Amino acid sequence: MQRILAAAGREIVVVIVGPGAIGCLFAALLAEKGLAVALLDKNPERSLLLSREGIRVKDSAGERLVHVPCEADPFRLSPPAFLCLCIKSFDTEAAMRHALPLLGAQTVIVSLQNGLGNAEIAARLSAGRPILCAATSHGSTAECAGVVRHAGAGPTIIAPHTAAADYHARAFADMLMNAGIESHVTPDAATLLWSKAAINAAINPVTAIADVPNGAILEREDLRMQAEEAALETERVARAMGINLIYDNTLEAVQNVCRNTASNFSSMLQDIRRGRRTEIEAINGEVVRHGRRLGIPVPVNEELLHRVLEISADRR
Ligand code: KPL
Repeated sequence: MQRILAAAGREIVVVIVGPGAIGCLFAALLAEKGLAVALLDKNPERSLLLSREGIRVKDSAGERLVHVPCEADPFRLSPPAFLCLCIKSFDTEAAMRHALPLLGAQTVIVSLQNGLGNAEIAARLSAGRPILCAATSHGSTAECAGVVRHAGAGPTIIAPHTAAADYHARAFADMLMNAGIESHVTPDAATLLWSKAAINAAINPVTAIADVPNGAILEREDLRMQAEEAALETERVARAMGINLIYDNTLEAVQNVCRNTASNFSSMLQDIRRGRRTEIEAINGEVVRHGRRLGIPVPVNEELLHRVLEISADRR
């Protein structure tokens, strides 16, 4: 079967797995700067639609359309330099298995996902290939298939998950920077992932339960206190595991993300509204699991976990 190229005569540099809010946003930002990027989607109808209609990005400057090839069949894409996972944490195993035919000898896997445990799954299935973890503070809402509202920019931080992947982390960061996506490399993946988990454990369930955009946390005292306590509990659990978060001040970090993505609906709220499964288990669920294991009380994370599971079960 003939494999397609992202653009005439060029090998694909990045395949983004998962055309959700962040996957479409990153695919569009990279393609706009001329990078050979393609999307891999498990859904054949949606992938046809995206290839035909393109990705519509809405932001404060207006609206634009970016064409990115999208495939459901991994055999129709050539192995990329980077395979970037932008899927929900509970889909990591299935998406990795779907993408396996795409892995070339040199392909580097990047987990650009929320939650804890994704890189471990990717490592188990990728036969020793280099793995990177990445965390982004971009706020992006999928209005419908291929239509995203870019509600706020922020840095994307990359860390090597496997030994000797530092070089690849720098190469990935440089590629993003060339596309205008602010990126930095940090040496320790656990630090990065727990730092992002503290933000997500605070913002995502609180906004999902209250059904409000991220900025409401700064405006409502009750939400702010709940979000801050969830972040502090996460920080305590991480510290007990020997992991110091990257923030000088974790509460300020939560507030900054709320401010920078004030009009964004968190990914968890988007999932609840659409009656889809949320990532609560991979975020607050992991904080609770490790907290119990280490004897650190995490009552706010427990409460948020149970409440989101309840709401999500009702909606689904
Ligand atoms: O990661 C996010 C998410 O919604 O999952 C934040 C940064 C909170 C942006 O909404």
